[in-house]
Amino acid sequence: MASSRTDGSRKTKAGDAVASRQKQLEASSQGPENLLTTNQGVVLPDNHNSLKAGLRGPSLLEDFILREKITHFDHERIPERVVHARGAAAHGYFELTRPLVEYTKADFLQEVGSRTPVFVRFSTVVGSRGSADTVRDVRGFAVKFYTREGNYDLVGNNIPVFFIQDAMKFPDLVHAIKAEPHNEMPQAASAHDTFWDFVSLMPESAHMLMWVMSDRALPRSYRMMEGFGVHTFRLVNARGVSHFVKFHWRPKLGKHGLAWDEAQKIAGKDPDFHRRDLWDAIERGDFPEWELGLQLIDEDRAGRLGFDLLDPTKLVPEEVVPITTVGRLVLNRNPDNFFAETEQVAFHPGHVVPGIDFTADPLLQGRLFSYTDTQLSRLGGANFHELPINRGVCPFHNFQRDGMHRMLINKGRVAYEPNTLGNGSEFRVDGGEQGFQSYPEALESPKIRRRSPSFDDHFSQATLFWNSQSAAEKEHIIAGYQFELSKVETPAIRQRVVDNLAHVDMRLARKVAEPLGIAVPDPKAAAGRSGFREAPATKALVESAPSLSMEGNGNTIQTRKVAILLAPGAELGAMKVIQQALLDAGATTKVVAAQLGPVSSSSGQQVPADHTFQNMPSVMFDAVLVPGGAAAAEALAKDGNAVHFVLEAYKHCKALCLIGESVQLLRLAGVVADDVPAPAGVVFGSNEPTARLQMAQDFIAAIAKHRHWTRALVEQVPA
Ligand code: HDD
Repeated sequence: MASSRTDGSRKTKAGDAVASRQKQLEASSQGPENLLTTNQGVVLPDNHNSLKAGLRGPSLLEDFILREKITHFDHERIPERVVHARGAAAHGYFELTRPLVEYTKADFLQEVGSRTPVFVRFSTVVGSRGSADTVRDVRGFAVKFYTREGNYDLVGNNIPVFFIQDAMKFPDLVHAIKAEPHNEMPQAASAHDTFWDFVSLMPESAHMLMWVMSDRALPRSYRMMEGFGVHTFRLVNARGVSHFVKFHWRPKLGKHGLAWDEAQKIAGKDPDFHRRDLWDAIERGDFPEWELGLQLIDEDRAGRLGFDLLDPTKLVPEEVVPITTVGRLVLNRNPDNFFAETEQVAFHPGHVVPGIDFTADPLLQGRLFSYTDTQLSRLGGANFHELPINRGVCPFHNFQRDGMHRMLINKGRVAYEPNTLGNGSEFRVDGGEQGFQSYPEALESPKIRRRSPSFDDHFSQATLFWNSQSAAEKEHIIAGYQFELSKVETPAIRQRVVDNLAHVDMRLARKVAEPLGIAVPDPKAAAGRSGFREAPATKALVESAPSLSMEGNGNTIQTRKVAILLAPGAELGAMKVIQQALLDAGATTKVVAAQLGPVSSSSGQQVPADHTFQNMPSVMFDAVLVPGGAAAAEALAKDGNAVHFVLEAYKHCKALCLIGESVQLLRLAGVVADDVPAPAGVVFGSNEPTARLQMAQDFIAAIAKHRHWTRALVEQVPA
């Protein structure tokens, strides 16, 4: 429990902040016990039978043991988050690698090497708590820093812009994108009429829609996605000088996405795909890591960006304002209890510390109200800051009192200030140096309920994003729109979407419209609609920003999962060399076979299978390795599940290494032939010892590329 001391201990250097935070949590933890008691501590005589009037008689109301157990059970659930209900979280630390004294007085951003404990929750936005992880959606990226000056929450997303510009529209946006209210369908999906009805009438959503239709909305892993603070915030130094700041989390493993067909299949095969991936990586000791990067912008530069920094539908390309790396985030401990930690953690963009401040972004301003308010119903009262996961590591003291589930026992008769009966006269409420000082931004304007004209250009940055994508990424965006709109039943809504798209890029709009059987998009139709405020497009400072693309990102195969398909008679020689090279490079391998138990190799060696083709299908892996051996290749070619495994990996553009005779698995689908060069990302080779090392190197290089989106004949392979 946080103490009520005001002894200034927040100033003393914590020896190891991370360890002491863990100790603090342990004080509220409980391991398994052998003895069962009631909540009052009375030892249970029996945990199987209720108290009855006779062996075969009715249960007695008197049975306080049964009543207590059932009552507690009846109240186990709390409301899920109104958005971001589905999530997974982990503990870790933030380490400063560059001092920020020049920019901010925030204590945790002063000293290189200082470590601040953190709790980070990733989430999808739309689905319910039990929905699948791999749906097309934005991902939340919320970081709670337990600093010595109080908790600081950076509550961001994996997409740097937002759908709307003003918090006034947030309930409408969420009502439109969530399952439709009459039948609660579809779950965790934006591909339905109400969402597209709404966004097609809100042209300010154009930029974010481009991101959501791209592979950014289908991350391969939480560990392989970026995070963004989205809004422009302020950093304020000890002299009171302010800089605007944009926050970026950049994953050490690179940023990577899934194929849409794959993401949909994973949603059925393993709805916990991202949660499991995060959990397993931490359990294995592969601690996920991100760099914290800042874009620091002074007032003068802010006025010359060509758009309004207060508009959350805009980003600052790093090609215009470079990103300075200032620290690293490492997640190294899984929660002990999902409910107590991941579910009860309460983030709030309004949890700031001295040296970090807000801007007048109207979306952020609304958020500053919403987050505490929502916890009041979700966590059942005003004392949620006392829950172990939400407690700060520094002392806190004030005269807020009572309320549901109050834990702290405040001593004394004084709960007001000023006072003379307690220690009221000691309090510094004189506006001195101490404490959080709001940046004294000058504000003198008439009250007005209108949008600033500086927010009117909705399309330039959507076009910038489009121009910055590779050819393959553009195809994925087109396919994303096509899929979503094919699920929209009202033709007029589809038409409105493509008319709006004509303002982003005419080719994109035409390509989306074509297979939907709708009219060639008409930009003028969009412009004539109410709610469509056409503004002269601002001149983008860059025509294209390569940093917005995910192509060619990352060059490591660390933590990638490679399936080794085994059948009786497999020749293990080359396979073993390649497997070792993969392990040395940090990948993990699993043997997958028709059934569990040992598989006999060509030399009679017994290799245990970890999984079967059905319980761990290809969508659970990043790459596939198939050993040679005529008998094994023959057996695999006759097994529909094995053939499907290889072809599906091919279709999802994953790296494949087929040794010796196993090449016939791809021949069956007609995607390789003698006179055709090997498709991109597919490595063939013989069992000969001389070929092995080269094969291993080629395979590693192919996996590092993540996906070979331009691979030939993919559409020929059945899904
Ligand atoms: Fe929000 C949760 C991120 C706009 C109101 N939001 C929530 C979470 C994240 C974000 C990551 C989950 C935190 C967790 O893991 O517990 N939200 C954003 C971002 C936004 C944004 C990056 C735009 C830039 N949000 C936004 C607006 C409002 C809200 C405009 C309301 C005016 N958000 C909420 C909320 C939630 C929430 C209703 C639901 C559960 C919670 O807060 O604790 O208050």
